[in-house]
Amino acid sequence: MKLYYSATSPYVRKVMACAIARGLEGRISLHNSNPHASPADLLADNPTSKVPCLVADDGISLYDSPVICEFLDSLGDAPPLFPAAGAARWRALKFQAMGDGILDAAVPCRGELGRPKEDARDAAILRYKAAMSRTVDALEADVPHRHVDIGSIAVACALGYLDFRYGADRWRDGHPKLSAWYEAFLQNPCISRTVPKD
Ligand SMILES: N[C@@H](CCC(=O)N[C@@H](CS)C(=O)NCC(=O)O)C(=O)O
Repeated sequence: MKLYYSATSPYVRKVMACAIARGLEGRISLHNSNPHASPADLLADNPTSKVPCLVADDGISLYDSPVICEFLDSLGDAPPLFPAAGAARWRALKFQAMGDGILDAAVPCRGELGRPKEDARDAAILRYKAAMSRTVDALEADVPHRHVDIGSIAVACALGYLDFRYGADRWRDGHPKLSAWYEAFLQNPCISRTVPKD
């Protein structure tokens, strides 16, 4: 399988954490790509020009990260990361949406912070930061479980991105339960081995 990736993408990290958790890392060849430059090979496999994009062994190209992670869960016979049914499934998918939701605000917010100051930019930044902050508050009120599944992986990757791009400790203020959960969850190899570095 071929994975279009960029080294610091938190969505790519999520995919790699799933691959490590399921023992599939050795089956993935990494293909470095800059999605913002819209390279022809990435566009041929992903018209939205985003990473991650996975090309499976049968040639099908898959995006975005929730789809790729669920595809990886269909390979091999390691314990599943996507609970099959019932409350456990909906809870895991909800935590995935919360982690991805933090990233869907935090990633473009960085882009806005790099633009010249003007009213529309400042309004967008406020809106992104409010979404990040509300979601971290909601996670403090209902902390993910300790075991590794798609929900806990997604939340850990999102909090790791906040540490990486917004300064360690900021989200931890006023969120002691979530901080304790994160410190414990960091011990899992799929998370400790994928910590982003510049
Ligand atoms: N919802 C997508 C988001 C992927 C995404 O936004 N990736 C960023 C890199 S962190 C990207 O490729 N951005 C390029 C662009 O927006 O043009 C997923 O879960 O995979």
